[in-house]
Amino acid sequence: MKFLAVLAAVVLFGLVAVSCNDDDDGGGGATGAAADIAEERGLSDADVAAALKTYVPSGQIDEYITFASGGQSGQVHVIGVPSMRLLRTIAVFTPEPWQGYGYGAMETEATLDGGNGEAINGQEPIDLNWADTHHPALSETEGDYDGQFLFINDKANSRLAVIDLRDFATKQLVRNPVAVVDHGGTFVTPNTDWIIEGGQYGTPPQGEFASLDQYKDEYQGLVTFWKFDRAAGRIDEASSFAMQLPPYWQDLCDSGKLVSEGWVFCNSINTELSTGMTHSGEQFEAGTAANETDYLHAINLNKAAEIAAGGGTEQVNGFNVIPLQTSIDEGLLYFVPEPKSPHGSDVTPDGKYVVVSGKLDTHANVYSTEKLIAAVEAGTSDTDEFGVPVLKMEDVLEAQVELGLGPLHTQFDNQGYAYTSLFLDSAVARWSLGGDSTPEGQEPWQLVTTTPVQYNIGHLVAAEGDTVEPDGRYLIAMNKWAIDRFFPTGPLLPQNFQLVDISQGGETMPVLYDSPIGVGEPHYAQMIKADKLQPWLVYPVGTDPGLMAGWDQDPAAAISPNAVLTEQEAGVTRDGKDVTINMTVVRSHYTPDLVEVKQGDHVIWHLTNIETTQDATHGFTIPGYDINVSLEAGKTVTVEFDATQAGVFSFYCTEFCSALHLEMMGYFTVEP
Ligand code: K7E
Ligand code: CUA
Repeated sequence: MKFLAVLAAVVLFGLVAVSCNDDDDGGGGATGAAADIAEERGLSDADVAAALKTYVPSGQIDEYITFASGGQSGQVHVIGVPSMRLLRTIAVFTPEPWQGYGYGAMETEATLDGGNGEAINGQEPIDLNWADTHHPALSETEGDYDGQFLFINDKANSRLAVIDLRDFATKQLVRNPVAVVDHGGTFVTPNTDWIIEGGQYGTPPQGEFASLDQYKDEYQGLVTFWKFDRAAGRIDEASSFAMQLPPYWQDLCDSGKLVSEGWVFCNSINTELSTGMTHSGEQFEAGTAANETDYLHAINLNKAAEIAAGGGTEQVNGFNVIPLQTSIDEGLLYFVPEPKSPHGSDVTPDGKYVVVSGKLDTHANVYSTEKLIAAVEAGTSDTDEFGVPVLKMEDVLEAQVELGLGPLHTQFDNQGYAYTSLFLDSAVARWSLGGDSTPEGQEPWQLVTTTPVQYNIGHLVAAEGDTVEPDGRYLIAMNKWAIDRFFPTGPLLPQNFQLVDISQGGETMPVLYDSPIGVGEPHYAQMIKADKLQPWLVYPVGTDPGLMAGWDQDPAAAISPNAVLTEQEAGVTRDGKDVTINMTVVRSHYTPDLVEVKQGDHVIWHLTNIETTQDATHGFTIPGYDINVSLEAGKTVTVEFDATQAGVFSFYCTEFCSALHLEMMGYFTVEP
């Protein structure tokens, strides 16, 4: 099979002799059948080459997997590269019926409920059913993706999610009890000990009120470090802590690595402390952009973790918070001026530099982490108005690289190039790193080339492009505007992911493919080599996915005590008004297939899919009860509800599983 595919590729490439000039000549360089197709469809040589680079024949699997934020959908999208095919959506913060997420399955209801948080100041939280997901982060071991877990933040409600990549299922949602919103999350430290959640807009602690007149004194900024317990496969909230910061608007963060491991770098905006038109006479847009520079926050995470573990925190809404004065006294926090209204904060693969771009500046500013640490050791008497030490920009800055208009985010490849998105120029800039990383034949810290993208790129993601060992090869430009690229689907248009070939270095950096994303605004994504992922193909029969802990756990420990492993164990039992159904699910029947209760009974319904065949998924729905469950092979699910509605309900399988799928049903009768 492989040999045939290679042969076919060789033949096809042989047919398509790509000529040197890239003009639109209707595929003049191609010969034979391919040339005829190119001619007929009006494809240029560049089009044909791009098609050949992205086409993945049926039955073959993509080389890379991209986990993209689903933006307002509160989900994560799994996309194959180079084909750009959408493989799956992972339900995270939002109920999702196909996966049976939030439609009656107790374990998913509990996960979603965890994201609502606890009562604060006696106020019960409102049920949160959507999220503004921004930055997914794959778990890392020694700075490289290990393929075990994925995290993502909810900017709108200051929440984090933990997704297990054995079953691509959400295991935990946590709500930050102190912050109101976040943005600079999630980013992980090189061994995933900590998940970083940077703040965004200054507010008083969650649940507290202060007028904007009291902004400087009563509002605060925040960065939170969530402790990840890999053995448990969950965030350990009790060992997590936040650091109170001045009420600047902290933005994106990145973790130091290698030489800078133990440090965290977050940029910020609104160091002006603007409070808007009503209070400071200027709208935020202008008020937050007055200063020539804002502050890059350098945080000594190792030291902060020691202080937090040693009891140097105060309790705010039951959460550990290091007060600002402690951070100043203990030397946990330093500022370095950075260009006006910055956005990205990206550490180079060797950990030696942090790249910060100013949205309103044309440069990428490259700070040396070694110089920064030296400046911290040398000490400074300069402070900001809150007493935080401010290092001199010239002591820490390594280079300024002029890139173009609206530079935002930066990623890296394996050849010594950095890639920065240029929002206003609608382009990807490729530039050379300096130090030991300068690409062959290039000068250090220089713009090499730009590739136009359509249009207004936000983030970009290169293959493993934020790790200690980027792969190069592919980059996706995550464009905010599509305009004329696709059929106009009314005034609301999809966003445009454009796949860019970055394998060749130098000035060659063609766009290969446009992929519309019609499901909420994806901000960031991470791209991992597919062979680093080791997903389960079926669950061991009886698995409750909610009991899955870390990857070292014996899979038997995740077998549900409520699993119904054989049809002999299946049946209905009654204890007063509590009716328990133990049900097996297999092609193409439920056992038992008749469940009779009385109106007002409390129903506890355990279902186990006892199949061991890959992709033998069944569904389960009870009409009128808002219940839908997905039962992948081996999975056990419990549904619990009160039989409030009298009538006869034909429950059935919602997944077309077999020739007798339509017959896969049963009756649930509720006698008044
Ligand atoms: Cu949209 Cu990272 Cu939230 Cu930039 S962020 S574009
Ligand atoms: Cu089981 Cu359809």
